[in-house]
Amino acid sequence: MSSKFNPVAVGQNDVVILVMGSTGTGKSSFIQLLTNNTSVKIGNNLDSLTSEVQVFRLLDHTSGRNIVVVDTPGFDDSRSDITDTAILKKITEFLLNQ
Ligand SMILES: Nc1nc2c(ncn2[C@@H]2O[C@H](COP(=O)(O)OP(=O)(O)O)[C@@H](O)[C@H]2O)c(=O)[nH]1
Ligand SMILES: [Mg+2]
Repeated sequence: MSSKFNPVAVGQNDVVILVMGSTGTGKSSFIQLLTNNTSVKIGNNLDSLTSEVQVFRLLDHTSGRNIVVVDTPGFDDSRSDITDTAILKKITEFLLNQ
């Protein structure tokens, strides 16, 4: 089955943490700090930068389990053509694809 999200990104035993909230509240910054992954895109201000659902993984060395942190487009987006409903739809579609 093809998916616009990486189908191997989330395994059955993975712990999935969904990070949701308004644009500019530090969701991506939090994920970058947690995963130490510099490819996480951080915005400069209240303008939105994350427009797609993105997954970042980290390994919990204690349990040996993969943790999948999901960055999501923020609500109250600065781009007027992107509604909260559209954002919620993107997040829901991602979850249904897992
Ligand atoms: N003062 C302060 N600024 C933060 C904090 N976390 C993120 N920021 C800043 O807020 C802006 C938006 O951050 P970002 O992580 O892209 O937010 P996102 O839209 O929720 O993903 C950036 O300029 C960050 O540097 C924080 O804890 N304190
Ligand atoms: Mg973001």
